[in-house]
Parts: sequence; C-alpha cells; structure tokens
Amino acid sequence: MYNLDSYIQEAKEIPVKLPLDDAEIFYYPNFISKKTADTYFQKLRKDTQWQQDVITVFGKTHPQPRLTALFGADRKTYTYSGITMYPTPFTKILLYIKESVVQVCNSNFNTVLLNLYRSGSDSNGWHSDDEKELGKNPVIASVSFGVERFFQLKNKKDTSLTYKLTLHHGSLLLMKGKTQHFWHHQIPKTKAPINERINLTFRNIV
Ligand SMILES: O=C(O)CCC(=O)C(=O)O
Ligand SMILES: [Mn+2]
Repeated sequence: MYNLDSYIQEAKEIPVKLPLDDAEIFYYPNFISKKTADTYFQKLRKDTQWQQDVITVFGKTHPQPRLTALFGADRKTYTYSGITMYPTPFTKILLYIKESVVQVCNSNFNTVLLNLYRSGSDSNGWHSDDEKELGKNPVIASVSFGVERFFQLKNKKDTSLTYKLTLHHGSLLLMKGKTQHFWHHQIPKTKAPINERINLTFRNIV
C-alpha cells in the first residue's frame, strides 16, 4: 500500500502563493489524494505515542491545548515555550510523506513535529517558527490530515494586516524566506463540534 513511486505520482504539485508582503507562503490544497490521506490519518492517529506537555507562556504554566510527538533523523532536541522534546526515529510512513514534500520544496528536513487537535477546543496560539535551532530563514513544510481548520496569519509590525485560510485534508503549506521574521501564525479554537485533525510540520534543525 505504501509504494513510494505511486505515492509521488499521486501528489498534486500546483501551489497557490499567498498574497502577503514579506512572506513566501505556498499552499498546495490537493497535495495528497483523499484516499491516501484517509489512510495516513488513521495510521498516524493509531500508531503515534501522543504526549501532552506542560508549557510556559508569559510566565504561566498550563497543559498544552493539543497532543504532540517529535520524530527526528538524529537525536537533536527541539525546544520551544519552555519544553524540550526528544525525537524518536522517523517511521516508514513519515519517511514517505517527507520524501514527497522534499520533491516539491527542494530542501531536506531532519525533524517532524506532529500535532493532534482532538476537538475545536484544541489550538495552537500565535507564534512564529523562529527558534534559533531552525536557522535564519527556515523552510517549514506543514501537511494536514483530518478536519479542516483555519490557519491565521498576523503581521508582527502592523497587526491590522491579517490573513486566514482553511487547511484541507491532504494539503501542504510551505513557509519559507523571511516569513517567520515578519508574520505570526495560529490555529484558533472553534466552538463548532468538530472531529480530530493531525498536522505534521517538517523542519530542519541545524
Ligand atoms: O497545526 C498547524 O497547522 C500549525 C502547527 C504549527 O504552527 C506548529 O506546530 O508550529
Ligand atoms: Mn508554527
């Protein structure tokens, strides 16, 4: 079922560039076919050892409003919001997804952070992926499975500049260049009674 060649052929490689200044963000709505994305969602949901960390934001500690897991090609740790995560080795399915992402973005990744949003009350607050270990202009490749959620962007200097898009099942969002210097992003909570979503962000930790 996980034949790499047929998988890559299935990948739809037509991106939309978001109309934002000081950002290089490309959205591939149909990166992975629905059928393959369904299979990946089920497998990632079941086979991942999800964890819930306690984070520190503005000096306050609370449980992170989602579950996470970190996978890496080596033992490089990843630290953000006062948490240090220790990676476990990439699984076969994560390697397949990584290969198809590498094909379209011409960069390699040694780490992937998984987020599981269990319901509309799980979220990911305003932040940028600008940790030192990601380097100066990081390429972040974000693959989504499961229910659609809003992804919001807000300019750091002029907070009236905002943008919102829906991240679809099987989509890829690629952020590169100076994006993390100029923009924050978040997955807001929603009151709608919704199902689960899994997001993978491929990163290169230097
Ligand atoms: O879930 C998403 O789409 C975004 C995840 C994210 O921004 C992160 O993990 O840094
Ligand atoms: Mn992020």
